[in-house]
Amino acid sequence: MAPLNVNLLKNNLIALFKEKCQKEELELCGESVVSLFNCLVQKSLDDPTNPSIQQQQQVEALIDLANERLLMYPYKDVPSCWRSLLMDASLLQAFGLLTVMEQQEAKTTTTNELGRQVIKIVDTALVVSGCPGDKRRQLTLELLNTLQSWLRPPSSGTNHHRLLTLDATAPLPTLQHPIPTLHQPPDYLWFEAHINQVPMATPLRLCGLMDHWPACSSRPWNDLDYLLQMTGDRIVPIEIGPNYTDPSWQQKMVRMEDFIHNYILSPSTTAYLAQHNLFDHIPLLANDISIPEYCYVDPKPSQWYSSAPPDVIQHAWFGPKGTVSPLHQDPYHNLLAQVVGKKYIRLYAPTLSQALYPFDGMMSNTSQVDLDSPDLDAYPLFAQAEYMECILEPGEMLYIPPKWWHYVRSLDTSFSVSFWF
Ligand SMILES: O=C(O)CCC(=O)C(=O)O
Repeated sequence: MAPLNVNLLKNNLIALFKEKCQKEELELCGESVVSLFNCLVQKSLDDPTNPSIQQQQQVEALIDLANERLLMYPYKDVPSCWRSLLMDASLLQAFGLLTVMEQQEAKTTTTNELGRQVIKIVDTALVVSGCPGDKRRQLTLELLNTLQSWLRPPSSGTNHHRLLTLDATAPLPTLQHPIPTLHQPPDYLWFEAHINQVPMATPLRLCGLMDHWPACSSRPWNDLDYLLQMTGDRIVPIEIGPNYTDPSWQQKMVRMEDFIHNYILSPSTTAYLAQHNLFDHIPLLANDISIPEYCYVDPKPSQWYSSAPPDVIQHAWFGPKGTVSPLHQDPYHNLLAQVVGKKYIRLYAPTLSQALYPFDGMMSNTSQVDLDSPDLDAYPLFAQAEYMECILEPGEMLYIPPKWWHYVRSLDTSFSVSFWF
């Protein structure tokens, strides 16, 4: 195993802190914040080996301030300077811990713990801030990746890898209204014409589109040891509770290994790593999948679709058996790819919205009807609403047209990726 070159990691951070454009990005945080940050950077550079308690508290105060500011705005409106401050102050805190690591002679439990702490601080800031600025982002990802591969080098030998357990014996739901299936990938232009149909496109289950993905073959995501090697110490956002309409629902940041052990291998409550762009966050995982070429067709505006996002939006959905995404609709075309385990999915056309009783206000894209036990006294029209359904198996994709209502329940430990376009 190659030793960790802490000095190189630190030098990269120093170069970042000295960059003119990084400094300019903080300017809108105000003069006192900028001068405190600069002063702390200078002190860390002058005497990296011995940061005072006061210095450490001041770095933490900057992190707290940035976090407070982030909470004051809806995420899309947060001024970029506070996101940059959160990231830079966290990197400065990481710099202090790397210095302590550098003083240790060998890889020990202490250095391992310090490495995990650095990942925790930097990863949390990365997820919360989105890490604005190309240089900062590249350096942050390199730092995290280097530490993760140092903590968990690839295992040598031909050990049998542990697989995520799937519930092969559980009875599957019987389907009344199956979604049409194409057993061979359709022609690109055929698919383009299909999704641009007027008045609306219809759902399709597609087979044979993911056989070449390493996630389904050579670097399989049902291999627990592979997942842990790539992501075990990384911090991921998870949702805890039966589903996001439940009052007990909450979000938390946890180490991936803790998520896997506490919520997938021996779950006590339902938790879901849901709708997270894991591929921007841990780009090495993006090498295990590929964006389907159908995402690059030319989707036409329609009653149900206004325009494509600037880039294909990719989300990971990883959780135990029993996760539920309640009936909801999204504004984009969607290819939902099933990598591990099975999911039951039910779809309703957008013309049926009235019978699905959407919530008012912020959750108007979500139905109030609980599909697992519909209250037909409260929602009588629901009983007549026609639907289509499928069981999506590993290696299959479901095309969900824009604004089609969809309900998703995992029948196994499950890992899926959605592509919105
Ligand atoms: O897989 C799930 O739980 C939900 C997927 C979904 O809602 C989507 O891809 O838009």
